Amino acid sequence: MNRRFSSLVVPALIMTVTLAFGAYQGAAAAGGTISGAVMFKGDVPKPKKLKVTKDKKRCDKSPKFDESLVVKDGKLANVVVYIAEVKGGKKLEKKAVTLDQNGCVYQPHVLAVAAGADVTILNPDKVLHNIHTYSKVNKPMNRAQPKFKKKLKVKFDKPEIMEVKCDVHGWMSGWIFVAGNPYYGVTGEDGAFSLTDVPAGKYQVQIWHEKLGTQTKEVEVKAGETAKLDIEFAG
Ligand SMILES: [Cu+2]
Repeated sequence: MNRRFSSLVVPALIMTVTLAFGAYQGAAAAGGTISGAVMFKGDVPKPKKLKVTKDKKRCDKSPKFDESLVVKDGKLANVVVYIAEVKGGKKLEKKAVTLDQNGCVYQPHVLAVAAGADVTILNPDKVLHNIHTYSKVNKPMNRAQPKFKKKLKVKFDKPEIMEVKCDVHGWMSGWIFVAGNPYYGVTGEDGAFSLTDVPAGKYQVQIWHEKLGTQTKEVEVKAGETAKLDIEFAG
């Protein structure tokens, strides 16, 4: 094989192999934005007060409410908006994130993290917690965090949405979204999301809510433009 030939063949081979495994290719790219808001239509049930049955001194300092449906002025919080299938685009930043258990409740209720990034789980409660992820793609985590262990550091390597529960405190419930590319967001109280620098093209945008399920919307992105995407869930 002469040098000129091999310099052409090797990168092509690497690319073929990587794409075959579906790996996300991060590189700077000019793109557009997908943004909008997630709305909830219907009667909003009054959030249920969670019953603290254990470690009351530490866990029952303030009232806690079920967060499986958080609606404010018609806007739906805790919705993950993401693109599952995208081959390339901007770099996936492995930004470290924190999951706090302060007061025996997961904060945030829905945590989003890049695959392979550090997740620090805090236990300021001076009680025993046991973090249990109901994951199917990643290896399930089932780990005690005794009261003296104020921080636990973990990583999730594969894209997945998994439920998290505490085996000690039955009312503790949350979700972790592990992202395989940088095009994701979780709505806050304003229901808003924005996916930026999306390479031009057509995408199936996934809109996930723990109770209301998943919607898929096709969106076309044009470079330098914003594609508006407003979503409605009915209760
Ligand atoms: Cu706990």
